[in-house]
Amino acid sequence: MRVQVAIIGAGPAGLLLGRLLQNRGIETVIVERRSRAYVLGRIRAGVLEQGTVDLLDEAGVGQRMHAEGLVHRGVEFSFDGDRHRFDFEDLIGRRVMVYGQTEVTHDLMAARDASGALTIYEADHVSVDDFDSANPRVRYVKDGVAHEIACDFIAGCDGYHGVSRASVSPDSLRTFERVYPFGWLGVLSETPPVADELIYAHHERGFALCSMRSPTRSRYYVQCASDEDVARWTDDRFWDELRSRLDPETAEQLVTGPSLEKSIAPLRSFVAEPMRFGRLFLAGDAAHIVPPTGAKGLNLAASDVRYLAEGLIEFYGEGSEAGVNAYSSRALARVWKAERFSWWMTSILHTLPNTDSFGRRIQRSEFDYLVGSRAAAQSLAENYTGLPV
Ligand code: RFL
Ligand code: PHB
Repeated sequence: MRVQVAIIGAGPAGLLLGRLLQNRGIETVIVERRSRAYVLGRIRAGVLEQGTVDLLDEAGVGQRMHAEGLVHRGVEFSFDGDRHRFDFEDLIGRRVMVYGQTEVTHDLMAARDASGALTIYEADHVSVDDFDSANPRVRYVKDGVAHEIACDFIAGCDGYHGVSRASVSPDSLRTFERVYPFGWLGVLSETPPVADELIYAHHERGFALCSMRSPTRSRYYVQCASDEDVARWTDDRFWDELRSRLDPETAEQLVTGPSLEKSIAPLRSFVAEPMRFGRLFLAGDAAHIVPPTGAKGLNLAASDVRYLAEGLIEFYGEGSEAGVNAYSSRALARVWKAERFSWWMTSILHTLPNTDSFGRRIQRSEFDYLVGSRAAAQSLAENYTGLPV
């Protein structure tokens, strides 16, 4: 098989890139290791920046998002029970959209199916080869049969554990990493959200987050040890722990119910530089990871894809390599700002195992500063709702 762009991974990055390129007549094939059902079953992000919403609209897949997504004009922080609302609309005139990653993925898959573009699910032994040459190849095994795809470019959209970054020679790659000594235990439940907007709570027992997927479906998280065993968390234990970290009024209003999903995510900051190696590009989690506290992972995947699609469209439309050559530096400039914001949100909101009393006072003073300074609150608002692309 021969195609213009071979995309590895059918997560949001791969599917969105495929959509933007197909819309401009550029042929793509997506090779995904997992089944479609497995990809759709992963419960992940929930908050979309305005720029991500705009990009999904441009890709022609925004219809259901506008009908079913929830527009939020602010978030709340709760610090040892003291609550403060940050009104993004008032602070900087911007909002975010609460619409689950599962739904974004579903909409992109449906659009791809309708366009007739090929996605190969359950591909084994995927390899990316010869990307230092003008004739890169993707190889994989499907149902025991070996296949090869010849292409002009490979887009590595295969997440943190994917094969693309792992195929780059270690001396052409520089990585930056911080692993946090805690994780998030998340629960999805068919219960009405405890509040109309998200609540990020700092408490001496640990961080907690009240989020949602719809007016009847909630998503909650509590900070836990990174080696915590999810099997030790009954639903009752989770709800008790969550309540203990919220202010009394919110705790009182919490509606609990059976968990539909319960899982633990480790927290990590990671960046690989550069994001291009000859005719191989990395995009999304394949190139960088942020801790989920800033709600930036999916949004960064979308902004990478915007830059990459622009570069490839320019290459095929005008024969210019300027856009693909600029891809890595354009993307990384935005990535590092989101890394900083995600690290900062994580640092002020979590209980840090080895922090002394000085460190705890600094966390408190960060909160007090945000509450008391419109400039500080505006900085939070512009980062949370998304820096310009
Ligand atoms: P994905 O979604 O990991 O997709 C990669 C795809 O590649 C496939 N793959 C392979 N395919 C072929 N061959 C191989 N060798 C392969 N290896 C892997 C995988 O099966 C998969 O289908 O990466 P992508 O597309 O870059 O998207 C990134 C986002 O998924 C991620 O950044 C976000 O989910 C992060 N995130 C959040 N981001 C936000 O913007 N807002 C949020 O509110 C938010 N909350 C979260 C989050 C991530 C979380 N977890 C579980 C890490 C909350 C949590 C709890
Ligand atoms: C979510 O709803 O899953 C969610 C929301 C905000 C975050 C992280 C996760 O910062």
